[in-house]
Amino acid sequence: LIVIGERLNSTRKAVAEAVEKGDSEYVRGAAEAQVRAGADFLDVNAGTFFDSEPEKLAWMVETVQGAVDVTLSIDSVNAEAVERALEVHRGRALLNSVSGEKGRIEHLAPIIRKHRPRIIALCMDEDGLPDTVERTVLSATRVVDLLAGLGVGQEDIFLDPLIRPIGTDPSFGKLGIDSTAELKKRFPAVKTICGLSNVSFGLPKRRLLNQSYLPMLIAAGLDAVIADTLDRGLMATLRASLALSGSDAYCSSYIKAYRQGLLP
Ligand code: THG
Repeated sequence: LIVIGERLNSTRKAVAEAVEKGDSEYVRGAAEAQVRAGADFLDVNAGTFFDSEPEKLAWMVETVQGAVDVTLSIDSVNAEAVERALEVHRGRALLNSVSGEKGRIEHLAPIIRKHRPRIIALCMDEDGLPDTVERTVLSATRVVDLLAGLGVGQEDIFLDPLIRPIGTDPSFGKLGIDSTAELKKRFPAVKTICGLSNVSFGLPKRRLLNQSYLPMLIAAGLDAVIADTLDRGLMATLRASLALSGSDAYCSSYIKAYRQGLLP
């Protein structure tokens, strides 16, 4: 499982303040802590800076990669911000995200052709967010086809069924699980991904919900997750789940985590 640290997101107040002030100390510290806790990649988002997102996002990329040598997930819907971020990113980035909406892909096409990032593709298009597994698959088909037209191979795509809060509709938890399983089945060469913490928005004890949801998604075939790696309980649950689902040969990662005192 590829784990992508979610914390460098400008929707978080401390991050927005640090980015506004150009507090590189804070950003570097947040990057290092997430990687130390087990993040493989880091998500970076400056989307709350309406007038200066391109500059802010590029600064985040340079600052984070000055501290840790990991791939960044460039989390933006702003084509100019994506372009600036990909220009300064060292190595091949992960573009978060592309959807099947016509207007968006047109602006991103030349940037994708030039930089060849791996891509998180959202199961979403002009018809909005899908409410059923079948519509999720239809939407996935559209965006995978659009990306194929740009020369992006299926092995470079992470499909995201877009997890929505169970607090707004109790069926959203199961929809995320069933969609993940079906996407794996229909697109075996593509990877699946999701933003785990979305599921618990607005509810108490969010970490309990996030921790409980992850093993269900792993059982359904999840390949990558955007999550809070500083949640020690979540990381312990993740390590146990990988051992239990046959993704940890000889349980060696699990045993190593135990020896390092990482299991509660
Ligand atoms: N899919 C893709 N990208 C995504 C998402 C997704 N990017 C954004 C989001 N969803 C994943 N990242 C977060 C980051 C933070 C939170 C949730 C998801 C979060 N933050 C707390 C809040 O806003 O209340 C703040 C917690 C804190 O301050 O520590 O919940 O689905 N492709």
